[in-house]
Amino acid sequence: MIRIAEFLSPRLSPLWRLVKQCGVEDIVGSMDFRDDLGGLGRRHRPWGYTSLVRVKAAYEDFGFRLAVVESRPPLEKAKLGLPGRDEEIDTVCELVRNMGKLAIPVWCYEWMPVLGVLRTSTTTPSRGGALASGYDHDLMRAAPLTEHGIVSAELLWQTLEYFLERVVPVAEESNVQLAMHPDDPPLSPIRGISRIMSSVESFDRLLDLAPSPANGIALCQGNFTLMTGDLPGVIRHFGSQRRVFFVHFRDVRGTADHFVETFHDDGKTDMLACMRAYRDIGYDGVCRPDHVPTMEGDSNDRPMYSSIGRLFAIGYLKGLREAVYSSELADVGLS
Ligand SMILES: [Mn+2]
Repeated sequence: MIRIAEFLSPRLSPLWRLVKQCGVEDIVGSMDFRDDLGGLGRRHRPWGYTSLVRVKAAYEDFGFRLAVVESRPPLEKAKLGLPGRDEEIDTVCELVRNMGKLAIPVWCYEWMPVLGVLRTSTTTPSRGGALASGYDHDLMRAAPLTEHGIVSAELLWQTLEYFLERVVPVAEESNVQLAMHPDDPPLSPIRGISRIMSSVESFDRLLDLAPSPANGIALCQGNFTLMTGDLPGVIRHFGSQRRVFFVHFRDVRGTADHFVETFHDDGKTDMLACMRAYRDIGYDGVCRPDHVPTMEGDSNDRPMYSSIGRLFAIGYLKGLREAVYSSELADVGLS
């Protein structure tokens, strides 16, 4: 059965207790990039074994289970094929090995150099005056190239293949699944930088690059629903190959070059049909609410990640799960 998770940074905050009170047990966490973690000596590295021990223990001490690491060591040189990329890839291998030793089963990464996740607004009026994020490509057409100039799709495919050749065998040995998150927004190029993980076909190509049970997908619904009119069909397509390792639960209205993010019950996607698809493929990994509008009473300091909106999303997700899995939930005493 699909498991409902939330993203919590490793720093204890009031949100931890709120999430616990919602009945969430699985956590999507991150490495701890603070410089000074008392009690770890002077050589703390976020991807090092002793640092990850502390992160895992922090979640477990609160009664959570760390199911996914969703943060990355520096990877710009690896993505762009620059000198120093082998050292960056060594760091990823170290992270993956340490996750294996600590039985943390999934690492979520992406292949967006230079720009990362892009929005042109984080103050778009949404339902009842909530603030949503949005992207309008018309506003980006006049944006200047970055200092990297033109970065071709061909280069990014080459560097991704080089990366997978080195990391996939380590992931297999370590029993860690590599979950590729799509480009957000799924558009290419932007400011001269190509973005290769931006279509359903590109994910087929990713899987073909390394036909391994460790090489798979972080199925971010908000992006995939901009790549296809049949998201449940895409879930079945990748799920039948056992390559869906992680799910981001999110929705939008619009198209890849002009969209707004919505409340989970207010977007273009049939979320109930998606939940049925996860049940049908036997998906037993985690799904976390992804971006949410900022609701009344929360600040917009962390657009897309405000607390109250996340609680609404968890409740909506739990309701969808119950609608689809009600007999199974009764069997395990969760209904
Ligand atoms: Mn996402």
